[in-house]
Amino acid sequence: MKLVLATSNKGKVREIKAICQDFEVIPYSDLIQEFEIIEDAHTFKSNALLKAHAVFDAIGDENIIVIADDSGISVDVLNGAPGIYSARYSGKGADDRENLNTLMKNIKAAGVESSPAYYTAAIAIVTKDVERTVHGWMHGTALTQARGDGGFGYDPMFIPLGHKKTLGELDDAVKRELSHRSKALNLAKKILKIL
Ligand code: ITT
Repeated sequence: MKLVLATSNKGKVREIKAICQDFEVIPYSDLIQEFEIIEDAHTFKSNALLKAHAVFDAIGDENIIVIADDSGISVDVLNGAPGIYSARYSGKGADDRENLNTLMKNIKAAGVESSPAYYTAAIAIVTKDVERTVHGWMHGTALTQARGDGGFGYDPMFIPLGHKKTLGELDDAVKRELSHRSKALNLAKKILKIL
């Protein structure tokens, strides 16, 4: 079964391919020119649906299955920020490194060196007849120092529960086992099998 990914994020593409090895996974940019999708909904779920529908409509092939991922990190000491705003925490067009530095700086400014935090992933599945969403979460600790260069995004400052190293330092296999994305995708796979 071919899955078209409605994402421009290479880190997500790499992880989704590794988790969905039973499927043929292709980023939508292999089929059409990438375009900007305005993510102006107020939940991970609605933003994931918005991206999946935008790509489904743009491709215009009724036989495809589109998967979108909307995700982010929520930090307790920052009252859940950046949450759905994780991709633009340092402003529109900010890159991963700028967002990471802003988050570490803001945790420090709150007067702590670390805080409980969690990642959320909403995965949307859109076909001609079906629209479904599933979620996954990964809890842990957000630090004010980045360690390691594995993963992507906020991973160098995040220690998953039960570990001592950051996702930047841990092997990819650890993240694949317990991430928000893998938990959501494992639910998504159950839906895909009965489509
Ligand atoms: P698409 O919308 O094209 O999928 P995006 O990067 O804009 O790509 P989101 O809007 O879902 O994706 O924003 C997610 C943000 O949260 C982004 O800054 C990521 O770096 C970060 N993020 C999400 N999952 C992550 C993970 O597993 N590890 C580290 N950072 C993550």
